[in-house]
Amino acid sequence: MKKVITYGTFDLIHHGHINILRRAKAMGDYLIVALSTDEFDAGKGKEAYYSYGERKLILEAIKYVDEVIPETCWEQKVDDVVKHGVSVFVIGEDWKGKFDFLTPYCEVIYLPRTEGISTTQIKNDLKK
Ligand code: C2G
Repeated sequence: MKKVITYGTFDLIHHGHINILRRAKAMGDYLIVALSTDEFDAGKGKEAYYSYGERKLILEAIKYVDEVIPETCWEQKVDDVVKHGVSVFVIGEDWKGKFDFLTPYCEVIYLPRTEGISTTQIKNDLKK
């Protein structure tokens, strides 16, 4: 079984998230999403609208997602890849180059983001 992993906050799920989840899953047979905890988000300077539990529940309902694990720190990726036997790491190209340290352990793929949508934009648009 070819396992794929991706990381993120996935707050206010939108089609940009669905696009990358669909494309990540298509690279293997099993997709793990390492979901940023509320505490880790705070470290990223983010405050998600939905709590970790709510974001996890929503992700688990998406047909491309096979497993959701917590992302609690920046340093867990190598352990995650090794422990879960992951073959492919996928993330948006806004992170291009940032995770090349994983190449000894798995394939590293940066995918184009979906233009015109972001959680921040949704929040700002709703304030108008
Ligand atoms: N994304 C996308 N297109 C968008 C918005 C997001 O492809 N319009 C992708 C991002 O590139 C990322 C994933 O969706 O791969 C999740 O995005 P975020 O929830 O914003 O995650 P981020 O804050 O980038 O967290 O350790 C890595 C971090 O946890 C990544």
